[in-house]
Amino acid sequence: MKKTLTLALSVLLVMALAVPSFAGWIQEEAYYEIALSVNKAATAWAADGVYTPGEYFDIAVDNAWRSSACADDANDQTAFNLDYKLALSWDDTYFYTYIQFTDPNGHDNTWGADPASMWYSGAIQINLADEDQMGESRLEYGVGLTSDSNELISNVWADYLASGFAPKANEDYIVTVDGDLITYEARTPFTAFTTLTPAEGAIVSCCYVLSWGNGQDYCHTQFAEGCTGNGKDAGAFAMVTLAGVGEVPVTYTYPNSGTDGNLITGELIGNETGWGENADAGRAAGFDGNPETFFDPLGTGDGFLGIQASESYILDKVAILSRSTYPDRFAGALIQGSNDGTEWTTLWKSEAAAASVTEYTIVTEFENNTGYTMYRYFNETNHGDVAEVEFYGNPGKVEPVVEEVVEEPVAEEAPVEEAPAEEVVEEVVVEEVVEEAPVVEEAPQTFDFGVIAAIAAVISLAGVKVSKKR
Ligand SMILES: [Ca+2]
Ligand SMILES: [Ca+2]
Ligand SMILES: [Ca+2]
Repeated sequence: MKKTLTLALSVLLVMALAVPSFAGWIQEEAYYEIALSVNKAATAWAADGVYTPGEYFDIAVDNAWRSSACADDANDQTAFNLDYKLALSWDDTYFYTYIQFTDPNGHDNTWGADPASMWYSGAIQINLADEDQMGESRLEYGVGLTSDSNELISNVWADYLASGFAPKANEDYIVTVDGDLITYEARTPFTAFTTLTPAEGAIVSCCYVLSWGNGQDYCHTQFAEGCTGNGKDAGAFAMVTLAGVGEVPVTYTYPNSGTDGNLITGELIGNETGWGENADAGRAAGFDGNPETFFDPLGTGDGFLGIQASESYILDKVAILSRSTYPDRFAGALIQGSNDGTEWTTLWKSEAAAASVTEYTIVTEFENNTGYTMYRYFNETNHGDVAEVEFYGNPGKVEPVVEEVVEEPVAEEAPVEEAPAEEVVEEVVVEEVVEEAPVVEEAPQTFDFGVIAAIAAVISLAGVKVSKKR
């Protein structure tokens, strides 16, 4: 292929020149060898600053594909190693690009009056061409959002097919800035950079420059050579094979059980990594809404997952989805609460294996349900794998009930009528009766107000009677 010949030629040229064209410039390891495939879009594209599943497909950027160029050598490593998300797709008309990254020194683009200079800072440069193009033969354009006037700007530097393409803001591209997080979405019509009809198996080429410096102090993180650093060379672009419609990854939201109630949220507590030092089997896997991922403790009784809320909650409901391949391990599962993370009180225990591995087990009956800031799922009997856990409840705490008084069947009318007063005095000290009267053994946490209200009503009725008599 032509490219192989050119690679040999450029190696000779580099050897002959011995000096790169830019000061701070790091070439990729896979120079002239970058190749990838890009799936066809499965979801309609929208310039809305949002990555919608199926709109693009993620590109796993190999470290060997990284290159960079900076005005100041001090920024070389930051530019070379910058973490960014690249996602691409295509359809019968357009090639779609999504790039998102955190600008290491903050978004800066002051090129509203001079868009041609935005290659310096606060923009991306999109380079596309047929697969066999070399040198400056390419479509090269940039899009950006000014940081001083909040204006979407674009510029076309090279249009080798004389297509006349001029990207329209909010139609062909959008740039959003959230703090230092910059998101670029762009679509490029195939007619602007290739003579091919887009179809599965067709090959085009691309190169992207993420320009994130400030002012004229440019910092370029580059995906495939050919635009910055080593000079303009479409031959070094990444080869892109157009592939069939991609499979849209299913996304899950937590909670996923569909049950109603007030979800208890907070900081995750328990094991960050699970069995075999596997981060994917840590506590987060039990709170991601995905039935396929699961928490997997280090051993039986060794490790748990839970939630620490910002205040005390009384539990109403727990929804639990067992790990699909181990329903037996549900036997012995404990729901426990704690206020200090050390002493745990059991509110519920599973006596059997999971009845279903596709349906959530919903627990609503609890013991010792007095209010805790921390709740956990734990198992000392079996290896405590679990796919999902959801805790529901309302803020609150039950004060401990005074036991002796609870045993006394204190008559509600006692403080009102005078007649039995003497007898009551015999059994219980009067002061105690008055103070403890509202405490009744059933539902102590909710009873107080009702009893007090009832007593208040009776007392006021009595008061009316007395005044009438007078
Ligand atoms: Ca979008
Ligand atoms: Ca910057
Ligand atoms: Ca999960």
